[in-house]
Amino acid sequence: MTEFSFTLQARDGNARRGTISMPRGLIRTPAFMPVGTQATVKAMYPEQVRELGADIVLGNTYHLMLRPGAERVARLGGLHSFMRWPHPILTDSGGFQVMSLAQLTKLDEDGVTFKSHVDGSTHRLTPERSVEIQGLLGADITMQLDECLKLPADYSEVERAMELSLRWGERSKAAFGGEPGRALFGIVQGGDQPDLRLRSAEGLRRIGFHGYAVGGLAVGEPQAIMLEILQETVPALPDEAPRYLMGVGTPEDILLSIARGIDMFDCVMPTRAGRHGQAFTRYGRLNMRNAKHTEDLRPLDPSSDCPAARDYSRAYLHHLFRTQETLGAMLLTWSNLAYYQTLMKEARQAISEGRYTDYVAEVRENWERGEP
Ligand code: PRF
Repeated sequence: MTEFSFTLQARDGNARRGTISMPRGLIRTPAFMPVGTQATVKAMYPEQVRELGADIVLGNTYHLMLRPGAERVARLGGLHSFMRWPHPILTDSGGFQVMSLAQLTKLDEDGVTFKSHVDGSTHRLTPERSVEIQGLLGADITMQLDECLKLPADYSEVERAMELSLRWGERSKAAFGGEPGRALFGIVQGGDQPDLRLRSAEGLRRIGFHGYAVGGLAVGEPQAIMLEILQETVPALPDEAPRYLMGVGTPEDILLSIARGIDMFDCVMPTRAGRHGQAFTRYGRLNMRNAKHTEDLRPLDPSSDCPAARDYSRAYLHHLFRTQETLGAMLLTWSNLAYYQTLMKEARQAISEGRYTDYVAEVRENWERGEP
């Protein structure tokens, strides 16, 4: 059986192109992971997600433990066969979703107790239970339980959450065991404090993980702060392991983070914004609800390989959103995910050819200049 491995094929400045190899398949990095919270990438067939070039999707411990339940998913044969996605799946650990979605949360040294946003029932997550749930789901990449604070936050509070996350990282590693081919990622916390970020990165390195995530960013701070923290944090992570920036972001956030050495991303932006009528294109963003599209027969992007972007008129997409038709959400999700995956493919190519900086400049120029 193939073990987890990560090999680098090219570097361009701090940007890296690589491949994660796992029993369920290869993950080409830099990689964007579409979000499949409830065992579905909303409004997409799994075959369609795959066809766009996604090598891995993200699932959520928090949602799946509540519905349909981790033990039930295991009885049903695991998440891959349940959702008909035979390729790698990374699952988030639940802490972040508890803090943003659950109603009443009580955090202590051992874990977090919360009331479900679905039916108000009480549940508990500890580092050990989170690892166990992710194992029951069948995750290829398991994330440690962590505590993610919103920014701004007091130094002492950021320090406390970072140290708690480190202790939870240690317990997650002990609980994970050593199943071959499955991976466990640690999560750097430390808010907007460079010294705390470094302590977090060093602590995680000492514990030892297959990969290292940067959490606690894109949580209310300006983009410049996020980039500064990445600049300080990434060099403290092992060069030979993949680095994952959690919950990021806009196409621009992603391109600028790749330049700072990040290899993996996930974000609801292309899917959620798509369901709300926002289209990401080579020439910037369009809101399909806007009246200016009413009689516009042009497609979103005639040069796209994606039928949703290439073959349907803006007038039709506008109509679908005005009438709240399901197909509108389906088409824009498809087109947006195609755009994100194309961006990653072009970024990988540009890194291999040593022209990543020029590539980013070119892409930004197109966004700013708008359509020809
Ligand atoms: N921790 C976990 N999941 C996350 C985050 C985090 O800090 C973020 C922050 N951007 C998104 N998802 N476990």
